[in-house]
Amino acid sequence: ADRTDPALLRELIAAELIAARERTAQLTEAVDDAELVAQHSPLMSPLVWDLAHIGNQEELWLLRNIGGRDPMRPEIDPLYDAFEHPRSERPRLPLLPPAEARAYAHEVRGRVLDLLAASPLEGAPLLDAGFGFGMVAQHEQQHDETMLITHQLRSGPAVLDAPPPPAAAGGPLPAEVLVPAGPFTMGTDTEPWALDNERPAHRVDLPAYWLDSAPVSNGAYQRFIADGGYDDPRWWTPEGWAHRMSAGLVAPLFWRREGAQWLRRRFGHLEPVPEDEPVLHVSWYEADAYARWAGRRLPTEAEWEKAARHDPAADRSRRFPWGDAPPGPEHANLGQRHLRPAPVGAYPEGESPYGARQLIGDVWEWTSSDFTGYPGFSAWPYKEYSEVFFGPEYKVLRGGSFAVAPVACRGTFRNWDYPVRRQIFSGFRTARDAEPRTGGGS
Ligand code: AVJ
Ligand code: FE
Repeated sequence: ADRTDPALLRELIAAELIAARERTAQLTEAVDDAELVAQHSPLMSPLVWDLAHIGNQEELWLLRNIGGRDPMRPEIDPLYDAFEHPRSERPRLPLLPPAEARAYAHEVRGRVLDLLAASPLEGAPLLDAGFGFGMVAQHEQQHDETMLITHQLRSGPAVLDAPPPPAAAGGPLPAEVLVPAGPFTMGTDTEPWALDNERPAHRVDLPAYWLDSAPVSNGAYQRFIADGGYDDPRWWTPEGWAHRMSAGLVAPLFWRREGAQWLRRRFGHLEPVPEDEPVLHVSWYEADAYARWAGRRLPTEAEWEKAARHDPAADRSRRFPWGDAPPGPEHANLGQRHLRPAPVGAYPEGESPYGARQLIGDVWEWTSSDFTGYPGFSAWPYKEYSEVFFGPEYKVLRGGSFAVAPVACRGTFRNWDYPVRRQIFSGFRTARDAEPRTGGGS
């Protein structure tokens, strides 16, 4: 779409807002009111909180900050401020009941579409290229992923359904691909709806490395389990081992052993663990331990991004592994179109110039990197989006999962979480140095 034409940009924004709301509606209409207000896990908000929080953030950023309107219901603001109340306590707040939450979000949206029709899309940082509207569409889609995590955690019969993803295609992949030494441009100054932590663009020079051509599969992960990986402290960091012991980890979340077989619960269905699918619902500690068991390591965030974006022929960083075109269904498993990752080796059209697949979509990929600001980072438009989380306690995940919408996914997008977390749609791939880092005997 031509984003320089204001009429077309308005249409694109409206379409993104409407797409996000359709997904929100599906996730919040699939269960009854009792389940909307229930606490399915102390790690998650009740679904009805996400619903009104989506509307409240939209009101704040678009109607109040851009439109200059007065608050519609100032008394509810503290209820939906993510920093006021931890998720585990939100079920006990005097939240808007489901019908009121829906009506509030709907009312905000109607006023936002009116504002959009009358708004210039330049002349102020929140307006330029429609950034504020794009940020709000991404925010709603991020909560749609959060709500899908809540659905995965809820017990009871299945209420969501989607067709299966495409099969592996184009012949067997090599196990790993070589990324030669050299600089590339990490982050962006030009991506119009990139969030603050993706900026600014900067050059990063990397030694040569090998990267798995696809995410680690359930089959490979089962060999780690069968080889006693969860019982051998050699593979774990001290913090990881302490956590593995205290939390009693023996397999990815939602896995259960029945005889010789591993089963997994997925959105209300119990099924055998599919060997050819990327492993899902592992913590950073488990991913890191697997990599050490395999004689490898997690990639750094920069290594992930170079493999996903750098076009060595043009020495230029692309928006996506396949180029600059927005993700289509042929490129990547995104947008909750399928409610599971595609088998390892799917999406040949999404391959990067170095030959790596499924970098975008399927599973979030843990990296070895702590979440920090790039050189020259400046928080915008609010420091609670990412700056307050910078530091060694959060690890970066890259690439997006099947639950992430295209509008909230690109080669520069950064996610982060605690290394113990695994209710998220997290997997990983591994890497190794192409040459020894320090000189040794040969
Ligand atoms: C980027 C996924 C870590 O869910 O905490 C939603 C996104 N920020 N509302 C989160 C977010 C504010 C954020 N993550
Ligand atoms: Fe939020």
